[in-house]
Amino acid sequence: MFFIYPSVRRWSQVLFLVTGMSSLFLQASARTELENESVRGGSALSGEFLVKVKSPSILFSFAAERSLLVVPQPLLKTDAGFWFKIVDTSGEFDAARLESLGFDSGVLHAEPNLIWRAVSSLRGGGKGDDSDNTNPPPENPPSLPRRPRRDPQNGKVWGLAKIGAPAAWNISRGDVQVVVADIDSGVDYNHEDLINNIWRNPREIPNDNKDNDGNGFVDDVMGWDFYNKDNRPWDDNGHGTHTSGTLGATGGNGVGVSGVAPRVSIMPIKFLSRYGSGTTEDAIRSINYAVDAGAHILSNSWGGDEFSLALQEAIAAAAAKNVLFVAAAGNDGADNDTVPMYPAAYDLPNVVAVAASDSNEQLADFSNFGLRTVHLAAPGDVIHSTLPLSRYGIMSGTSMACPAVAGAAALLKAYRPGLSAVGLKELLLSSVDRAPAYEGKVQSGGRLNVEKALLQAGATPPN
Ligand SMILES: [Ca+2]
Ligand SMILES: [Ca+2]
Ligand SMILES: [Ca+2]
Repeated sequence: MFFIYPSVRRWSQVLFLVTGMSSLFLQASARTELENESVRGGSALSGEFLVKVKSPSILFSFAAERSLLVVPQPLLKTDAGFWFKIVDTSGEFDAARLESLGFDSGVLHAEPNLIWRAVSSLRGGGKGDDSDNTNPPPENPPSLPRRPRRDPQNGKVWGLAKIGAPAAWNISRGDVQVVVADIDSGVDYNHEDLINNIWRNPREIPNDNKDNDGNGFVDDVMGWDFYNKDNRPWDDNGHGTHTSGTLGATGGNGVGVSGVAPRVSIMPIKFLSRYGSGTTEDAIRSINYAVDAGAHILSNSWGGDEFSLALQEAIAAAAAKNVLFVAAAGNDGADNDTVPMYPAAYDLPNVVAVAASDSNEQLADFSNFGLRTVHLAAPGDVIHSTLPLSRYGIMSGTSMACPAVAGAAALLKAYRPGLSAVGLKELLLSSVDRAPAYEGKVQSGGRLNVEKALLQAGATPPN
């Protein structure tokens, strides 16, 4: 077998050069496709495929003999093989043909590089805003008041009282040791009400142009922007800043609102464009980054209606690392049991799928549901939260419900650090407020109650 290695190395070097030369062109065309407001979740980038192979060398040889480019860094490594992205500039291949070549190509499975979308709100967001596209450097957080001071806009956030958050905060106000990655359109990390809860990479020295922690990302002091491929995951859409505020706007600082978790570390991960769309490839790289960087919980307010095996395997890999994956159920008013929206509908032990409720204790009319595939409801209609440039405003969607559950999970994890991802999910589901609107619609039959979840966590030894 040893004689294979020199040729593999040679091929991979050639491919690396080819990929390098073509990457500008490829990036430009992919961006054109993603910066189209009408693009639908479930469509795919033309000519881009994710393939699962047992042996990279067979794929590299196969690709080199055709006009196929392989991105040399694997997307994912699992027990069963490697995932790579390949690009076909000739237009000769589709996923079915790649897969049908089987042994010749070394491809066990092939799928298009799908497009996913922010589960966009009905008001604001999802449109992009040029005035926000300033991508500023991170600032230093101001010091917090020594005694907690009232968050003046909490009265506008109807969901907090509904889910028992103020009572929950008498039990736990959270902890910056608990890390929640907000995988979205980025975050205004300098927002007056978020800056104190933004995760900082303790092993990375800023601005020295070196990858100090050796994770493959240079100067990633506060997450990563997988869309623009840089270390400033700035939010040029608005969606990610809004979800971050619901999850963990700084509580008790006398400013703005409070997240469900008043104290938490929010890891900003951007993979959605300013129009709210991103690819499977970047979603997987986002998940891998967050898991490797030590996130305990991932908040995912995005989806699409096509199945991706690669994404499923990435989330399963997060489960193996004991990471909870909270996902928005989707805004089509549809039954996810029959018309699944992913990633919410993946049947994995660490996935919590969240429907949206309104202030009248009804399922919001836009919310997806599913007795088998959607787990609980949380406030998601007319939600007041943070927006870029230290502003505040209202959005609606299961996108807004998802981070409320992620924030509740963060409070539980802060209170009982020994809780596993599955343990967190069990507590969230068993402590809901049941109501007729949710019976038969979501698995738990109820809506998030974070106070009851904490009380139960106190009564049960951590597993
Ligand atoms: Ca790094
Ligand atoms: Ca550095
Ligand atoms: Ca605040």
